[in-house]
Amino acid sequence: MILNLLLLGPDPALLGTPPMSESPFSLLPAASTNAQEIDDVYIFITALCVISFVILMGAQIYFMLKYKKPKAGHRKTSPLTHSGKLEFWWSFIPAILLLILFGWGETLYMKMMSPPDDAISIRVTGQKWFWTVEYPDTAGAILTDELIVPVGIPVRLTLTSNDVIHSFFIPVFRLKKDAVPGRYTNMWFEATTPGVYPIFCAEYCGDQHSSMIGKVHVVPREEYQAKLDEAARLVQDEGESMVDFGKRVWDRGGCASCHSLDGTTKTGPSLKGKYGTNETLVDGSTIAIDDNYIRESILEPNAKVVQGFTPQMPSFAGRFDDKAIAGLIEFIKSNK
Ligand code: HEC
Ligand SMILES: [Cu+2]
Repeated sequence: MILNLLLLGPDPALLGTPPMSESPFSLLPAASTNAQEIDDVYIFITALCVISFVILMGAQIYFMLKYKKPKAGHRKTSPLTHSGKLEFWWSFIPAILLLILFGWGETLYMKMMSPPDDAISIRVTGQKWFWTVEYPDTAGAILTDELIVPVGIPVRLTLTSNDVIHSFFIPVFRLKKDAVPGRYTNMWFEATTPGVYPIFCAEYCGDQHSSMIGKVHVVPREEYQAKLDEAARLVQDEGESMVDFGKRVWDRGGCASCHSLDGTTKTGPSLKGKYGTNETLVDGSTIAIDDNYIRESILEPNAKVVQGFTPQMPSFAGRFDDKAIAGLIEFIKSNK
């Protein structure tokens, strides 16, 4: 168990992320066109280092043994000073290798930096401690911590942040870029392999930084639209109870990244057993937690701020309709 932990790290299932590779010695799966090429450069550099190391250290050990100080007599210094030919080659060959590395790296970097014109556009916004993913090309679908992308179509991400610097990191695409408040950064990829892969925040952004994780679903091209519609759909199903519907809205809105349902305080107050009680606000006044108060908290979170908390909740106005808000209220009510 302990050996396993040391070798493999914690069980990915425990982290809530899909597993990436089977063995600690294998490279991560590469699930985008650029990822494979990035791995090729990486392997080339590593191989070059290993080969140079062996040649240099081998020669050094060989000469150390060959020219070690003799036991007695014969200590005359060699008349040789240097070899112009040898010096030329040991400068020329590494210089060529470095130029190859530069040329290869530069072309790949330029490719990584310039998204194709026909790329699908997706906006990603980081906020302590979740990612909001918007699909402006697709009737404004909005997801939390979930990126859905098709195989074989380039996707361009525009990143930004609502608070501090985060970093959007998709290891299987070998992509990582800072999400900076007040600025837009871009990256793009073309996925090659269907599957579910983890997304991490790679910039320490506060005490719950490690829980800022998400998933990217790579789906076959023909299923993309349907999958996206399905994930973005926020309509109560026939026969689905208000509470179950509300739970779906709750998951979609990423409410759980700030509100627990077990009494622990996160960025926002726990919503366990809150309905029907009284809340103290920053100005010292109290208010009953009823349907109207919850509705206002969701649409205009800063109108009444709870004592002991800072106004960090984003407004969900325009994102959830009345039905969805009613579902949320029922769901919150049901958490006694
Ligand atoms: C970025 C963190 C964050 C997210 C996401 C978030 N909230 Fe909040 N929420 C807060 C904070 C902080 C407060 C307390 C300060 C305030 O009243 O604005 C709060 C207050 C509330 C309150 C009032 C609670 C009380 O005890 O008086 C309700 C109800 C609420 N949120 C519901 C929701 C729902 C429903 C969602 C998801 C749709 C959600 N919140 C998403 C941070 C968040
Ligand atoms: Cu972060």
